[in-house]
Amino acid sequence: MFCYQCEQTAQGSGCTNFGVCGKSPEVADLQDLLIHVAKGISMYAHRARALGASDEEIDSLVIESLFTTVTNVNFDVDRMEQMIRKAEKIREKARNLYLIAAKEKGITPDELNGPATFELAKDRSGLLTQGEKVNPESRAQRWGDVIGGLHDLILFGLKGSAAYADHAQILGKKSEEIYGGFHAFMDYLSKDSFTEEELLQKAIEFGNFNIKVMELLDEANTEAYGHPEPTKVRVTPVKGKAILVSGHDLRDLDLLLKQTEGKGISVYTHGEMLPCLAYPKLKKYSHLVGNYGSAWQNQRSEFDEFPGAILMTTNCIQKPKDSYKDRIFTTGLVAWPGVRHIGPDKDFSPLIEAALAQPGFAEDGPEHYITIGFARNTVLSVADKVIDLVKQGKIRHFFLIGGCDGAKPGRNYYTEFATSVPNDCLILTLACGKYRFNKLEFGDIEGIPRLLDMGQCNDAYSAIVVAKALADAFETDVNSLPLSLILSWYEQKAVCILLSLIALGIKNMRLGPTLPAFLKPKVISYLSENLGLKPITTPAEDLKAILG
Ligand code: FSO
Ligand code: SF4
Repeated sequence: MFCYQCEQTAQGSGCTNFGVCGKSPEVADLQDLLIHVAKGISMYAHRARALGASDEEIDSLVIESLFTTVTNVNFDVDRMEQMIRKAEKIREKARNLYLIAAKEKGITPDELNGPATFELAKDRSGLLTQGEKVNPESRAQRWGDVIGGLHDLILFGLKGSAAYADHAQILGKKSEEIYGGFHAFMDYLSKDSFTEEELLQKAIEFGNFNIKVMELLDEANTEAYGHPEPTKVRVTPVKGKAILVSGHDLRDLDLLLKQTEGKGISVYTHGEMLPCLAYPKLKKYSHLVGNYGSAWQNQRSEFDEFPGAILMTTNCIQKPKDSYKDRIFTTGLVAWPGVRHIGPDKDFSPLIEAALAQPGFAEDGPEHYITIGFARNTVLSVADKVIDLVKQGKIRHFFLIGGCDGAKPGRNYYTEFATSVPNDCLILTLACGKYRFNKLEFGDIEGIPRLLDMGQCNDAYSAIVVAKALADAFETDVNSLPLSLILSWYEQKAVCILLSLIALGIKNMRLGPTLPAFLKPKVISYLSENLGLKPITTPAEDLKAILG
């Protein structure tokens, strides 16, 4: 195996024996092979689409194949093999779709090879050998590590973006342009040779494309559940039976809330599900009582102590401890060997039974609330006031301190940074990194809370909309606003967001806790020279550099 797609990669360069995340070499190799087959599907689907032919099963499968390989999603080798076999069948379907469309148009079809015609081994050991030959290391050997790394930058961005596209399609939001885009980028990555310039240009093109994907998901979430509104949410338990829901999938939470209504079970959010408590059509359920715990990397102790059942709707799952292995469930694309999985029928009865069999919380915890729900609609509704406060000099600067949390030391930077931001500055935040400071008191500036939680990682879209609106109001561009981005990254969703911010030309972003292993020094220099992208240093130094 060779995997370097996330921030916690071994020695900062690559996991080669076993994933730091818990991914086995078998799963890693099969994931690489699945991506290779998915490229083959897209080679046909991209050409078929140009001739007016498309197929939803083909489109969805490529999105799911990418998403399933995101860090901390699927650790189950059997499920990976099943997906590869399914992908092989879908590749045949895509091929036929293309050949028929070409025939109907009287066109000679392109002669495709590589991932399009690659024959899969019949047994697992053969698949594993094949997987190893299409991993990132083999690309670096073939093209050099700069080109290999740039290929992977786009591929990892696509994986993250696919997670967002999958959430949108689950809520019924499907877009020809988005499906077509995924196939076009995957077809591009299936080429035999690349140049650095062309790959950099593609990465920017992809960054712009990902904004559209996040916009589609924003539409899907807000049309289904309304616009998040400022909401005071409880972050301590209430007495009684309990279910904890983690991940990012709003529909899973909604379906579970319907199925648990009147059953005397309190439902809590964990990690990236926290923002769900601010959506009108989710918060209307009185048994959605609040948030329990913090970000994903603390789950092994938090789930251990949680006296109920747990549902993982997406990443990030970690190796379950024996103490809760029989009361944690996965659904959607998440999988851990031996953990019970709720299938597409979304019948949560086994999870509900497991919750009822647990003791639940014996007592109410001490009351503690935080306020969330500052997505684009809410922030823009007070834009005039914010603009006035800036003009009066009462708001000096905006900081977006957002992104992932993670287990490695060094992430305390973000807590220290947030708590060192002067009182006349506002902090926007999103994704799971906010747990480093979201339960602290930041006060307000003339009624505007100093800490504004915009939501999940995909709500980076909200931040982009707000930044553009502020720039318009001040008749300037985003880079001339008193706004600084302090980003933390962990997995591939953060990669697609970073590429979108780069595509928007946002300058002087600070990124940590370490820089991605797949961005080689030459690429880092390019980004630093052209956009001023820099690694974080210390909170004091960075704040001084920003505020002068
Ligand atoms: Fe990932 Fe980051 Fe959103 Fe976290 S981008 S790690 S689990 O912020 O949540 O998916
Ligand atoms: Fe290593 Fe991250 Fe890959 Fe897991 S996802 S194997 S931790 S680089």
